[in-house]
Amino acid sequence: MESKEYQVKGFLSYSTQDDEFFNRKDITRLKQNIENYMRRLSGIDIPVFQYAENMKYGQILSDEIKRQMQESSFFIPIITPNYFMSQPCREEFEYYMESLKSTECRRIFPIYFADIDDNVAALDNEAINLYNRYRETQLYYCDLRKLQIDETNSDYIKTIESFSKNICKFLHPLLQIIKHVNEEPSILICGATGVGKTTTVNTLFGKKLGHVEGGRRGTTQLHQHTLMSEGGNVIIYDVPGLGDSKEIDKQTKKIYSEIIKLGVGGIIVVIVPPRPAAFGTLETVKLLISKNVDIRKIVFGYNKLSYLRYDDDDGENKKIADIDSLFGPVDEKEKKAIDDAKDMFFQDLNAYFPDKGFKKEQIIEYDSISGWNFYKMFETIAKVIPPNAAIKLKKAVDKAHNELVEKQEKKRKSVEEDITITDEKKEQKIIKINTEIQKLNEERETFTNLIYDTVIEFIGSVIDLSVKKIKNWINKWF
Ligand SMILES: Nc1nc2c(ncn2[C@@H]2O[C@H](COP(=O)(O)OP(=O)(O)OP(=O)(O)O)[C@@H](O)[C@H]2O)c(=O)[nH]1
Ligand SMILES: [Mg+2]
Repeated sequence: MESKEYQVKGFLSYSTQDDEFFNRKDITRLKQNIENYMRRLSGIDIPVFQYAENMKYGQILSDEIKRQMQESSFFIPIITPNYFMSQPCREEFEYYMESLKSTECRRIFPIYFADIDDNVAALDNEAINLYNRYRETQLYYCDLRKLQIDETNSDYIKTIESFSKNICKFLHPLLQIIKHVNEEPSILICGATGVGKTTTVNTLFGKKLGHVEGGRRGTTQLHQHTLMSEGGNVIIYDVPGLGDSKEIDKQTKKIYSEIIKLGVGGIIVVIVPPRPAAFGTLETVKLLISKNVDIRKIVFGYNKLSYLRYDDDDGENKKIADIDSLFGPVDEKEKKAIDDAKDMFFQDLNAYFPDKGFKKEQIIEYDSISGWNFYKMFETIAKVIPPNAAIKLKKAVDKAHNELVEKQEKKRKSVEEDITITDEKKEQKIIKINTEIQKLNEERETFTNLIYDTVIEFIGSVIDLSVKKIKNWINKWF
């Protein structure tokens, strides 16, 4: 799927007869003049959609026209008798008027182009009704009835400039948001070699993108993946691990430095037991610090938890069970063992890097194979990546979420079709899968709310708008 660049757009609604009047292409030129002024006043392109003559234009609004209107933040009807007598124009007008009911983020900016004189214009009832309804609404219009479309006429130019300025003023909050939203966030997944970095990427994307190797180095060079969704992309960097030979580490460090120079939104340092802080982990953190990375951007993803051991009540030394569900460990003893291990890692971290201010909340236990606690890890990143990029992260994580749900649903289907197990067992398994799906959905909701809060806070810091209005903008755009 293509990444969607957010762009503020408008829609020109007009009768082609008015454009063809004396063969002057008046409306087309007028539209171009407005676009030029909006560009000059705002510093960015704000295209106004005008249907081309070769577009199929029948009695019923085409899906393309509807889509264009839905995506348009403003609507410019060219008001003339022809306009209200044209069926497609009437429909466009009605359609856009209707869409105004649900949002404050759209507006109609009409241009009076020709007189609608009650004594002259032969309007039918429908046209008259529409025209009257139109006059009752509060509108921000421009009056060109006494002016020619003439770029050398100062009165015309002044009128168009002031009209374009009004549109830009209305769009200003949205333009501020868009400027930031189009930045692409990125996440670097790094750490010691063989800890499950590539496995994390593969699970996140729901397919095998990178080479995973047991016992030997899997990743030997930089891989850049793009987590694509309709709302925007998130770039994920999968890199070789540190803690190899001196020569190889030197090259790996070069790769890390290059990425950091490009600027990253968030960094996941994957860590694993048994050593709280292994050599490769320490080398990674050391490098990040030496490159002046804001340490709040770092999340320590505690993976391969089944490598952890603990003593049970009988004094038996046990290993944490493999995580095979999205619930993660449920055994209290196991949970405690994980927490103790996190504590130890935290102590190591602060012993090696005193005064850096690492917090224990930066260490998140997860499972790179099942995807357990992925949300928690990304929540932590969402709090630290520039909030403007958070929306893209949300879209991308949503996509990963859908894939996880799909995987669960496939699992459920295969259980349902399994004839080798008893009905009772089957039912138990299905209940378990269903609760897992429910858990995923709940996690998604928490994540979405967090993103909303982050974005609302961010937008609130850029522009002076009420939370209600900001929510309005967000809902329109995302
Ligand atoms: N038990 C267990 N094994 C894992 C887990 N994650 C990864 N592995 C295994 O660990 C090995 C290394 O995984 P990779 O994903 O290649 O690790 P990497 O960090 O990308 O390694 P390099 O690219 O060599 O630095 C593979 O055999 C994986 O199957 C996990 O959560 N639990
Ligand atoms: Mg790898």
